[in-house]
Amino acid sequence: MSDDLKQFEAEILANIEAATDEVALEAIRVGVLGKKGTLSERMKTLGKMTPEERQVMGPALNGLKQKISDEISTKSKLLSSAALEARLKSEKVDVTLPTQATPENAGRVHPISQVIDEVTAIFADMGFAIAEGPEVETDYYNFTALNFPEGHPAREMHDTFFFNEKEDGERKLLRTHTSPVQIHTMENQEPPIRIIIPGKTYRCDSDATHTPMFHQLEGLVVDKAANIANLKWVLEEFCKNFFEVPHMNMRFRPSFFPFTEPSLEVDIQCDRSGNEVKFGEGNDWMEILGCGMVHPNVLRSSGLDPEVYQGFAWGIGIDRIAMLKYGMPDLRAFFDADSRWLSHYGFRPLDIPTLFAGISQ
Ligand code: 2NL
Repeated sequence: MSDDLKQFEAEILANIEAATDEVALEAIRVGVLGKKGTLSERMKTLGKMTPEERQVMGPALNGLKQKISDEISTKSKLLSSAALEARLKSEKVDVTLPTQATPENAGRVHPISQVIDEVTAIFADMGFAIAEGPEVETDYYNFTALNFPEGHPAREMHDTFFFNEKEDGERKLLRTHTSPVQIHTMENQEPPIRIIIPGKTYRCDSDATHTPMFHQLEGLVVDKAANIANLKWVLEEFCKNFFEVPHMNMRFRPSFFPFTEPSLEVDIQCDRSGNEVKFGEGNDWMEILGCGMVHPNVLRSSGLDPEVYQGFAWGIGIDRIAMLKYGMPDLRAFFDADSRWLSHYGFRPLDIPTLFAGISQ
């Protein structure tokens, strides 16, 4: 091969070697092998050569053409895999990084909903069912069936919200407690009955410790042999699980409700000496709920024979136990719809209370 051709070849191979990307390599290919490329131009001179010269230059140029296109294709493969490598590196995604805030992890469950879920989990574990009923009630279901005598002062004590009288003289009201739900249940269901009733209740009362709408949780058990000992066990079990303590000292004091006989008020022991109140032990007492054996008149008005069945019931303020458990000082903040308050005191929606995973995590 002539020195000229050797130099031509060396230059092209050096250019291929130096190409840093596929665009540059393609420019070299067109410049050498394209229609007007340097090698193609040389091939065109073959026709003007003597047969002897052509016999030497023909195979030399064809061999060079083959060599160059092999080199270009090898280099092309190298460059394209390097380009892919670089792209994979630059587009890498770390799937272990924390996710962006989505509605499920930015939103919060209101403490009242959380406490209702906790209480539900505790009583469901003891075999109780949830019962619900209307918030607009009749005088009969809110008072008469619950053994409030006609014209009795206890009716006034409830600060009832009444609707306007209808043409037939009936006057509906907003339930002042959840007890009407128990009356509906006893009318419609054969004992044994084991229900809890969480829900909204209404009384015309508004100050630092009362809101016109508040939440109550009542419970009712009716069976042939339901008794005070069963009631005490259920309430102790509930208080232990709710306040998440191993022991709960409780005190039962005589009281009065029209719908129970006997009626009792329950205090739990507590310790207020530190920064926060501890429940279950200590040297102080705190009133927590009211309870009693269902009054025979209440059983009778719901169609149950008090000679056959007896029951126990209790009522507890949900808003109050929520404030006690989670250290929220102001009742009115519950109903302010302040999103900063909710993001501080609220609960993660996917942390569902269960006895096995933890009532409040
Ligand atoms: C309290 C006291 C109580 C009941 C509610 C009840 C319901 C029926 C029959 C008998 Cl249908 N009793 N409920 C019983 C005792 C007390 O609530 O201080 N609540 C905040």
